[in-house]
Amino acid sequence: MLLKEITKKEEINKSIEDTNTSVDFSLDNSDYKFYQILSDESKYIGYTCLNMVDKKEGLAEFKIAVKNLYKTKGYAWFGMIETLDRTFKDSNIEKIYWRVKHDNKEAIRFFKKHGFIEVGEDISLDIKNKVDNYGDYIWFVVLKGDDYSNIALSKKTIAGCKIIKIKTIPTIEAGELSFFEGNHDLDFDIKRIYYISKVPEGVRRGFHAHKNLKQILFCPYGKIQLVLENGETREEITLSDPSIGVVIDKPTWREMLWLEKDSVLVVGASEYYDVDDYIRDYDEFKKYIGK
Ligand code: T46
Repeated sequence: MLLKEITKKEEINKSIEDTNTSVDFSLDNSDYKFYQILSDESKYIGYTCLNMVDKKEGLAEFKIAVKNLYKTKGYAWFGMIETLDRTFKDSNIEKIYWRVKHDNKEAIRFFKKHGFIEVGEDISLDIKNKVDNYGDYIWFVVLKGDDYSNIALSKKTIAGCKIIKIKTIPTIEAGELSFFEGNHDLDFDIKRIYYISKVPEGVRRGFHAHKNLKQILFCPYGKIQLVLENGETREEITLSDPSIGVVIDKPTWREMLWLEKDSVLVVGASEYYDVDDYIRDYDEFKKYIGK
């Protein structure tokens, strides 16, 4: 994938027309940066735009549009992160915000899925002063220095276990390929892989902890709720994205609830099966972790 800066007005207009979206900003009057998102084969995927609203205050507005054909393939995410990275690196912009109409469920889902949250009161004032019809939109913002490429994960540990983004390569119209390597992407090597399938909806499994075993769990298909408990908290996460994994590397009580029939849970484990590593009694688990 490639992000290519465009400066010729005709090319910009053509790009916008190509995505078949309505764009409500004036190209003539704004100091903007305009990029095309291109595939590896140089196919035009969509555009991103930085509208330099206020260089003095270091504030800019971000826009993105991707052709329908190329949605949900990772291009929008690539284009967005690359644009934000370049802007923070090459300009004095400190805050980048963007807006989504309240009824644009698809876009709202996209941004929330990637961990962006709506702007808080402090930032909304800055934006309110710059734009009309503030209330017609949901607003998002990132600040220079934010770990935005990992924002969904940066705040995410669950009951002391890491939530990781599994490397994932989208292929045009042919799905995605995700992978991780023992000792490289994980702090342990994988000696055993097992998977749990054909579980009816609503069924719970687990109800145990491990003493020494380290594992990565992910759900390549379907929807499974994982409930984890350490000495401090009991928290849950719904696994439904094949590129998200949870690493359990300390004694943690676990329960898994099948939210959808035919969901599959895959586990990469650091050790061979050892019945003596299991703690299947909850009180014993509490005692084991000193609670
Ligand atoms: C875990 C969660 C996420 C084996 O013989 N070899 C194996 O490698 C495994 C994992 C299990 N088994 C036997 C032991 C039991 O007789 O398979 C049977 C079912 O295992 P269990 O009731 O422990 O399954 P879950 O779903 O409750 O728990 C499993 C893993 O056992 C556990 O380590 O962390 O998944």
